Amino acid sequence: MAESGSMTLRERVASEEWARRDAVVNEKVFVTQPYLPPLVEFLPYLEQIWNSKALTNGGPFHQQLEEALCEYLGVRHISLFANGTLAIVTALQELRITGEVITTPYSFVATSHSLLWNGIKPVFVDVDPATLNLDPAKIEAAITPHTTAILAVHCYGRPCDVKAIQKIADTYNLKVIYDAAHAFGVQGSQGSILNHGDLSVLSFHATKVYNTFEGGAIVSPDAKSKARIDHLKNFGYAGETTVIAPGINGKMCEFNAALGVLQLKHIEAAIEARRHIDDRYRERLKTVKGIRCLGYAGVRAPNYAYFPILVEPGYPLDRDALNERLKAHGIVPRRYFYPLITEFPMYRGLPSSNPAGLPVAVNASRRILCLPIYPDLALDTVDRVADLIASA
Ligand code: T4K
Repeated sequence: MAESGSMTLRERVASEEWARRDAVVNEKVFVTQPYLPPLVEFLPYLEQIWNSKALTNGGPFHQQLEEALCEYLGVRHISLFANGTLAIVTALQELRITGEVITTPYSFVATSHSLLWNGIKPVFVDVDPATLNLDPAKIEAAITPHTTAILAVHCYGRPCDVKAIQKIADTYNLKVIYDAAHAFGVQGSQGSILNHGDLSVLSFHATKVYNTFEGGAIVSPDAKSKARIDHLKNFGYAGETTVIAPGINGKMCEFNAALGVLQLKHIEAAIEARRHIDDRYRERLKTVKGIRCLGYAGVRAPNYAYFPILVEPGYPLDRDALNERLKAHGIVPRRYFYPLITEFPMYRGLPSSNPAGLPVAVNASRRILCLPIYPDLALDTVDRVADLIASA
């Protein structure tokens, strides 16, 4: 291995690692910061890629990560993707969804953009006030003869009411796709939340609980679906000279897959660190009038991906004023999800985007603030954020 002065590359990387961590202490506090393993641990993986020259198209790390994720997540089949958005677009293709799809306005735009990229019309339905997930009680009224599927989101990693959604889907013969971008590793009352619906989609973006820089995956229940998804993400190739569908290039490369294998070794510790932060916020904010912390009803194992609070009328400031107050003190929370998807120009004109039909989502998007939470966040900083909120 190359050397610089008297230090080996590995030693230099290790000392840079500490310098990086020191620098972070003096910076602004953002809503999240990606978890990164010590760089020195990643070097052998890079050496392996450099030696083998297997860079992409289903190399050894790709294979290894799919197997490791199936085991860790408790799912049967997984197909890795370059990012979560391509995975949702492909999941819709795999299930041959057309016409209208019922979905939530309270999510990141990637959810409904994936419908538009498939020429599908989104039909927005309001959310449940307790979970901010699609409200099953409002779905049936939105079903038309053109409805083919429900695209629901486990928002902030809180599980949707999967039983009620499946009942409706069975009654009306609809497919169900879960956008589980926030729900890595979440266990509901009956095990992994990823084992519901026809397909579930994960994101491994830098801002997520488990990251591969960029990345994503589709969880499928059977080998046949996985095989078709694997063809779709590789231009539709099903052999050297056979193309079975107009597929796309959605593949995860070996760099991301190798990082994923290493990240998985640290994931339990990362989630545990998040749990301490979540506990601390809850403890410190429970007596602050007008601040509601979203709970974890029915979640056996949360992943603490976000720490959303709702700024209610009893609080002396409105949400935007609290956001500004925190920013003035170097804390940068985020208003996920404001504006609602239905407020963006490409959706505004749809009948289901009328705010009169979405009172719960509109209200939540005006009150929500996601506070900083990530494994390296010091509890002292959590106390500082809580003090700033309590003393407004
Ligand atoms: N479905 C749902 C429900 C989703 O939430 C998302 C993505 C998707 C689907 C699509 O999955 P992907 O195709 O992305 O895999 C972020 C993310 O870009 C996006 O992945 C995520 N949801 C969404 C909720 O949040 P921004 O625009 O808020 O990210 P950004 O760049 O402002 O980052 C937030 C903070 O994180 C920064 O202030 C600092 C920190 N950060 C971020 C990055 C990217 C870092 O410290 N390092 C980094 O590299 O969208």
